[in-house]
Amino acid sequence: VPVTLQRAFCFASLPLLCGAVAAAQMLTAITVDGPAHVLEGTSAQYTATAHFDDGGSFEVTLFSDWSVEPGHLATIDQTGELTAGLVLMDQVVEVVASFTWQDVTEHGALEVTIVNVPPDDGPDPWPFWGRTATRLGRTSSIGPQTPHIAWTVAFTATGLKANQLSLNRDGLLFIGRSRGVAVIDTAQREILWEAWGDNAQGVAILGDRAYWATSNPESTIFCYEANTGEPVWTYQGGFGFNAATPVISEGGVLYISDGVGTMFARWTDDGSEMWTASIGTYCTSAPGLASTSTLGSGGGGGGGDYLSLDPTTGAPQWSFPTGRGVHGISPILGDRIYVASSDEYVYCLNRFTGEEIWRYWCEQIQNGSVAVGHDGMIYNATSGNQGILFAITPEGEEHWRLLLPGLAGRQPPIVAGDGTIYVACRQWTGSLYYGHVLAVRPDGTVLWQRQLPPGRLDGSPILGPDGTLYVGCNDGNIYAFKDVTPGDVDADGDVDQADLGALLAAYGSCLGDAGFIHGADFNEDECIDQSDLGALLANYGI
Ligand SMILES: [Ca+2]
Ligand SMILES: [Ca+2]
Ligand SMILES: [Ca+2]
Repeated sequence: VPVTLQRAFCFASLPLLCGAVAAAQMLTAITVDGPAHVLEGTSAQYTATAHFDDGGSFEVTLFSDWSVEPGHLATIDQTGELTAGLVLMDQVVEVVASFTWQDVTEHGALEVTIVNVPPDDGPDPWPFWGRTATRLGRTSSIGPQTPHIAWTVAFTATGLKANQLSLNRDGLLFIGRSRGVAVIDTAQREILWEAWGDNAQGVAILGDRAYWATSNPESTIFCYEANTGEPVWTYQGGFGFNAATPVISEGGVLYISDGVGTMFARWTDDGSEMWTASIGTYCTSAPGLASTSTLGSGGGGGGGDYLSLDPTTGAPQWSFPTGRGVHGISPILGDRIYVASSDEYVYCLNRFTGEEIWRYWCEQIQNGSVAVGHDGMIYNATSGNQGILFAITPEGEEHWRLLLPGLAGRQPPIVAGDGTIYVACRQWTGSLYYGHVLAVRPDGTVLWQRQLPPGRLDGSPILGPDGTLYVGCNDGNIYAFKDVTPGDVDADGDVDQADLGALLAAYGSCLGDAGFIHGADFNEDECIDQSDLGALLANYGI
């Protein structure tokens, strides 16, 4: 076997080097390289390198024997591709490569952590901006692997902005709009109800009710029945909840700040006061909540401070000054808070003391566009002159960066259960805004990218439990991205007469024409033609 391996090794890959490897050269060590963290249920590639006594080294991935211990947690094939099993908590495995040269066998090993992706808690798939009260922006759901738009719904007359989205247990999609809110029934793919008013950043969901707040002059907190659109209570607030979307505790307290530096804590059942606190001059970010101990918000001090309050009393705990405004959301994970300031830094702060643990310079202004992956990786997208998606390790080191086709604005990325990062951005061409949606692999390479019709993107994508990615574009549409079998025009899991009829009705149309539907465009070329019909016929009956 060693002779065969050696011959194959020389013959297949490295004839020149093998010619240079004299019989006297001794194999001294094998090293294994690859990701130190792998999410459960996903795969990762490892490589093996042989080191010789003369200082030479060659990659021998395909000529090594691979194994992983303990074997019930993961498997590895002979190309070095590891597949992690499902785990209930983080687990450490050892990846081993063995290689033989001139009758000498060496083993190399690497410790790899299989990262547990816990199932999403709570009955509602995406109740808040950032999904959790802590604004982490991550979910266990797996999103689309292709840029297929399965369906769209017009959420408004063109010209109105879509801000942040949320999704409840009944599949109702809530859109914060520049004029009130709209609610889409994702099963029927139509507007269920609308409430008109001033700018609403986003809707928070608790139980059967939806909560949001509006800017000047309305300056009101609203509580509506989610499924019927019946108003329950309103609270006339201070000076416009212009930049904030509420967060709600499990105990039923809603927190929101306004445009003159007031934080409101109100009981969700009737809107009555729990407390009201003055926190600074101007509040520009959505508060985040960690259990009953931390209510954090960007605000005071001209907008550049990050503040922590006691959620039960509103008493100040600490404040941390940054150089400029704090916008968007600031995720809270364990004892840490990640704050992206317009002063171009991401700050990692101790949640309990406000002490700075590290800061990372992101080179551009940023509007609070941060998410945290299941493995603790921090994803931050910038605005300013250039949109850059950064992956920053929990230790504060740059892991990778990806240049985006536009600016992130207040559109934090989100992280799916397989580690894929979905991010929206907007590109200004000098005459038009174009929105772009990207799916990025955990290694920083682009899985897919799609440009939407002209219109700004102002809100983050969200991911439903069925794998549908929702994006609100200011061309007036909600775009539902979902992987389907080619031919499944109505995205209901089969390819039948209904699909054929829908495709034929759209046949010959292109984007912008009456009758065009994205759901029938399987090669994503924005026209419905022979190619799409062929894809449908090939799968007819599935
Ligand atoms: Ca698990
Ligand atoms: Ca179908
Ligand atoms: Ca097509």
